[in-house]
Amino acid sequence: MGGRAKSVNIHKAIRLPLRAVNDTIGADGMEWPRMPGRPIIATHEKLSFCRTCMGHCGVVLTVDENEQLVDIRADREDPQTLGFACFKGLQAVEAHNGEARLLHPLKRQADGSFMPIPLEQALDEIADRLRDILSEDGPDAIAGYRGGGAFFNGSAATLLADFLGAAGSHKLFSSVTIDQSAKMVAMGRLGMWLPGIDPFHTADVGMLVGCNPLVSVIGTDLRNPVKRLKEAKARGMKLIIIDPRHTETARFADVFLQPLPGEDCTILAGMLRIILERGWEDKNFCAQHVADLAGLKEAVAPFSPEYVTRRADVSVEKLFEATEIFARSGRGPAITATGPNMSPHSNLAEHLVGCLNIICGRYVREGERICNPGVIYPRYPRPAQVVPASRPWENGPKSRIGGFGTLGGEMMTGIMADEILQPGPGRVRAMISHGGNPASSVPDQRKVVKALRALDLLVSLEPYMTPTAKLSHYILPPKLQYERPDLPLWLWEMLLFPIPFTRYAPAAAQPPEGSEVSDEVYVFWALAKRLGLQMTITGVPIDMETPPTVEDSLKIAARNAPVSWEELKSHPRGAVFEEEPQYALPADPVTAGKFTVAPPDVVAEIVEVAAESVAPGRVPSNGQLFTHRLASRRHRDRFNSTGNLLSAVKKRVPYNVAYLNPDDMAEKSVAKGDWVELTSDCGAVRAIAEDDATLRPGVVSLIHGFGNLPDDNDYLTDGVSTNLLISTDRDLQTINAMPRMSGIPVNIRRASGPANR
Ligand SMILES: Nc1nc2c(c(=O)[nH]1)N[C@H]1C(S)=C(S)[C@@H](COP(=O)(O)OP(=O)(O)OC[C@H]3O[C@@H](n4cnc5c(=O)[nH]c(N)nc54)[C@H](O)[C@@H]3O)O[C@H]1N2
Ligand SMILES: Nc1nc2c(c(=O)[nH]1)N[C@H]1C(S)=C(S)[C@@H](COP(=O)(O)OP(=O)(O)OC[C@H]3O[C@@H](n4cnc5c(=O)[nH]c(N)nc54)[C@H](O)[C@@H]3O)O[C@H]1N2
Ligand code: SF4
Ligand SMILES: [Mo]
Repeated sequence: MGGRAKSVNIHKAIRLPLRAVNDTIGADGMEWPRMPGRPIIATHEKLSFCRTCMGHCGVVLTVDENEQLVDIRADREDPQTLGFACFKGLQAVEAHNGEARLLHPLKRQADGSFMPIPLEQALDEIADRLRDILSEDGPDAIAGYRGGGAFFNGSAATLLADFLGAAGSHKLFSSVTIDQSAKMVAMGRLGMWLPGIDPFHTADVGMLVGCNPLVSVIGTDLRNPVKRLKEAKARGMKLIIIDPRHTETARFADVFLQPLPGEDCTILAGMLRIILERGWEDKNFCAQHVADLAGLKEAVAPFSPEYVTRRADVSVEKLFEATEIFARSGRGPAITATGPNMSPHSNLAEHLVGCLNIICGRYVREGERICNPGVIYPRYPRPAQVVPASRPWENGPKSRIGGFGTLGGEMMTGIMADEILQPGPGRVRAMISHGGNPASSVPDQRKVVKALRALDLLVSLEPYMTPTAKLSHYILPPKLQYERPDLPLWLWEMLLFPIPFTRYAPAAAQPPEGSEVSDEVYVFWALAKRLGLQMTITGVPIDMETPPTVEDSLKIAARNAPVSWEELKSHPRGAVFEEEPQYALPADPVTAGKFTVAPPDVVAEIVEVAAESVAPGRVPSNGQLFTHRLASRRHRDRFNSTGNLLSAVKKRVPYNVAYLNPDDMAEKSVAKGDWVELTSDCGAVRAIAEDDATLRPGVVSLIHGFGNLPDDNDYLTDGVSTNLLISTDRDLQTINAMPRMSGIPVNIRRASGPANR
């Protein structure tokens, strides 16, 4: 491979008026609108992209004469994100230079306070403790937790896995298994279609189940989701939304189903039944590629429209309408996000969505173009065939807790606390938290905090004093996004970007003067070196004499790119590398497999769901009955717990309110601003109520990522963690130990005061 990207080379652009260089043609042949923009002033203004979330919005940064970041604005000429940027991303100046940022490595003292410690000394001490633990208890006593702050860093996304791999430990945990790992489970049981699912940006119809891209930016087209959704609607795309809330995205829906949370399996099974009964499935596709369609038809038979209506509380007419529009409007995918992935039976819900896409043939066919074959991630041939279900969790290491296997080389975060707390060989004694905040983000907060406190060593690579940082023995603050060169989230680029786009951003600013913040690749290399380990980065051995730079790590990530590193770096606004388009190849009859839509464990779970005695207003859990269900949801102006300590964020969203439907509030005699107490089968939290007519009755919605350590929590300044309401002693999904993080049965009552202890 080789050659140049199709986009116009604009590597001298920062010195030119923008209008002269904005000629990019997108992969879909569309010419992006030219927008008026100010010329960029070469020395002080720099182009970059925001990595606060996966939107990767193009931004223009201003730095002062000391190379300190002083301003940020949306790049109105960005050919991908078309001038979009949000409140969260625009807080970068405070994030980099504000008071909340930690500027030196810190060591926790006996009294719980922190003292600065030089980086090399901290690394010596950490390595000494790791060495002792390794020699006493072996590599599996050392664990790692990788969070968003690591994943959103192109040079560092794999380092924790690389380091633990070098040490021989299997104990890698991450936010993935408390997010949407049900997608991996579903693929492992259904099989995988190599050319991928129908893309959203050319779809005739799209169905979004528990996914709100106009807030979360993921799911549809993350490059300016509002504009892209409007474009899709303008070209006639039909949109179906299934969500307990009339979301920002639902405003664009042709059909909107507003069920109780936790009932996606019921609805999806009902839709499958209607399609199979009426013969609306893609019969050719099924005949060629599905092994056990009859088994699925039989399994979903109990889910009559009347049954679905009763349980999920949606109307029969709407259920039919949504099903007919999805099945009979042409091509296009059903997409899910955290809604179904966090609710009860999440693995089954993902499986059933997969079944909808399969029986309706919503996959890229032979001869069709692969819209994003990958740029950084290695390309591979994509024949139009199924790789049969491989159930990877059945092979490989198993946890001593519950016998859970691994997914994508990771252990299950739902059992991470027990891996630390339960005595016996293999107990985790040391943990490195890389860009994560497990004390806040992992369900069963009290148990998780107890576990983190029980560690002999907790090290956080973390820029702020988060709840997790407070529990750490050492905090090693890193350089932040605009201080390092970077690439977009390449690990998932083919899923996230609808076109083969990537973009190198050079470091634009210097860390605050006098600080000692590190390159994460240096930290892992330096620890490996002290422990006498040979570090590799994504399998590539690195020189253990000379420390690698961030740029070295990026180059390793990009080693399979279709263009040279220099070429890749030469496009200040990135480029679409589509010179060698990829098409779905003909299937190989020898290796082609079939989808398995009705394997025995899935059928058994469908039977289990059908036997449940759940009804609106009567939700059983752990031997008790509850009236409401708590639904997860994200806030437009916050990103999980990231940035919680920034003053602008705190001012705008100081705490997480309990959103309730006005009718529910009236029934409970609760007014806006009153305190309410939410009680689940394992805990209680108090929050201030707010009326939300977009939310259906029977549901309360509370945003996660808030709250301090449980015994040190002040609601009015911290909010409160929804993870206090979630148990990891029960209700874990099979295979991925996914806790029940949405559709949580709760009771609600008006409360007198703020106690959140
Ligand atoms: N109850 C409940 N729990 C949930 C969820 C839910 O909806 N409900 N959602 C789940 C989901 S989907 C996810 S993804 C997880 C998120 O879980 P985590 O990733 O553990 O949580 P974050 O709050 O995103 O933590 C990211 C951390 O990275 C730090 N950081 C920011 N920039 C950098 C950087 O450049 N380098 C480094 N090293 N660190 C940086 C931030 O300060 C922050 O502390 O939470 C999960 N937990
Ligand atoms: N602004 C912002 N953007 C973010 C984040 C953030 O914190 N803030 N977090 C990022 C992360 S880590 C992730 S994983 C993504 C998540 O991306 P999304 O999953 O799109 O995030 P949400 O906006 O929470 O949308 C989930 C929707 O599911 C609905 N829901 C809840 N329970 C159920 C259910 O049982 N069934 C159905 N059908 N729907 C249900 C909720 O009402 C909500 O509208 O967002 C990412 N983007
Ligand atoms: S949507 Fe906001 S946070 Fe996400 S990349 Fe764009 S500016 Fe950054
Ligand atoms: Mo997530």
